[in-house]
Amino acid sequence: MRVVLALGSNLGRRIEYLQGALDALFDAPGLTFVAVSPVYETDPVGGPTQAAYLNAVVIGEGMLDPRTLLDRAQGIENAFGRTREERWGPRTLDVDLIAVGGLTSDDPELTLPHPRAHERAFVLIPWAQADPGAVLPGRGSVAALLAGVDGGGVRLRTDLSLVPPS
Ligand code: PH2
Ligand code: MG
Ligand code: MG
Repeated sequence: MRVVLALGSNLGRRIEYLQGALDALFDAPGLTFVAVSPVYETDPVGGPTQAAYLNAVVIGEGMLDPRTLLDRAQGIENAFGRTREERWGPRTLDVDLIAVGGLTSDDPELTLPHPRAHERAFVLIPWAQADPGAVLPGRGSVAALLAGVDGGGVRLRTDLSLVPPS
């Protein structure tokens, strides 16, 4: 199954946290690296007044169940000093599960696909770069969804990039 994850950081050494998350995601067995998007600097959406984010999207392939993937993502967030204070507040590292194959789940702790991915330019724009043929289950092609969002707050950082995990 194809696994799509979104990475974000707006506190501290942002690019290092994204790279650390990318490496850690594929460090453990069960998930094979497929692609990573360019890095984007993005205006914060929702939450309090806060600094700009770096965002990227990573694609993997594997047969881990979503709960195992969520545990891995949260373990990585915690390892990079993530604290949980305010919803949508600033964070050193956010690792969100966007889609796991065509699975759907309405578990409030693990909703699949991610309930806001279809309206978030900071997810859709990097995702389309990592996988031009991407489809968001239940919503349609990412390319088509992009036409309905304002990408004005999402800027490519040509000076930054993530190194694929080895
Ligand atoms: N994540 C949030 C809230 N707002 N804004 C941007 N630009 N990028 C994010 O990753 C982001 C956000 C909650 O996870
Ligand atoms: Mg999150
Ligand atoms: Mg998030």
